Amino acid sequence: MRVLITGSGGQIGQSLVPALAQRGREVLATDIQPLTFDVPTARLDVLDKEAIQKLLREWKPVEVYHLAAYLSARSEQEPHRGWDINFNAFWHLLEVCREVGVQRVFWASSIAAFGPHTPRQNTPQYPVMDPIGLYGIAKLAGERLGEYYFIRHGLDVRGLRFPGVVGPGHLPSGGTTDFSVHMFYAAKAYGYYKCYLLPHTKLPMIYIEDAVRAIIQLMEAPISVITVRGAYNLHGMSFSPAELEAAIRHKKSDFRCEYVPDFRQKLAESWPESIDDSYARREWGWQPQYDLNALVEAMWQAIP
Ligand code: AKB
Repeated sequence: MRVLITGSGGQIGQSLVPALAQRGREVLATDIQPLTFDVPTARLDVLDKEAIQKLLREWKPVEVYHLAAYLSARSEQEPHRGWDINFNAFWHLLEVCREVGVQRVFWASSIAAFGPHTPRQNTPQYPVMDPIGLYGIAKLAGERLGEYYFIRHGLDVRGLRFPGVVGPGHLPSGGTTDFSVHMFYAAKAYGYYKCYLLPHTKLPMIYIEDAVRAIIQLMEAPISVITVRGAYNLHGMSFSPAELEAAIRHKKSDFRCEYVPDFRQKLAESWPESIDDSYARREWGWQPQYDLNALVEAMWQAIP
């Protein structure tokens, strides 16, 4: 089965491309940046509607995985470009997918689609959603758009609300949850990390292997079990920077963090602390495998 992935060079794409190839998919990995994968690659600017059309007509994918995004912090710094990439590009892509007969589309939503009036503990699938950041606003609009394309055009759009994704091999940038990866690299290299969030800011997180497994499981689920068309809640674990610091200190006893919050603190405080992902568990069998201890073990071993 032929598939096309946008934003393949990002944190999730780097792991999703080989995982899908291993499952026998014929993958075309695309990104605006040059890529090095053992599968065919192409340069694709997701804002270039004609380029999307040309590539999809040529490659004829059955499934498209849309990962290209500007994350929460970067979207605050470049709001217009953030909106274009996070919303308009998705809209263009859905239009082209419909035109060329793509069967299924995966796209990444985020916990950033929640807001200060959303219950922060065990956040349900259908709560009040009042995001305060431009990234979250675009993700919420994208969720509605995905459902609209399913209802109006019958396009099988499926999505996940990603918590912070933690994994080795790729330093995420432009996000609010990036500290969860950067802290490991800083601990190994310097034994010190300056964190831009306050120590007790608890956030939902997921290990990269779980994140990729969730995408594959969702996309392989029969259409009859899928009731959520916006994006499914997804949970792995929750931790604060201070809890991660303490866990890393078990590996490196003299590791220290300094906490100097910046504008990302406000965004993080408007997001949930933990997520109720019972729809995903019930409908397509979601079950995370990594808790904080397993994540720290995996990261510590993987980072040189
Ligand atoms: C970010 O921090 O912006 C992202 C996200 C939560 O979607 N990791």
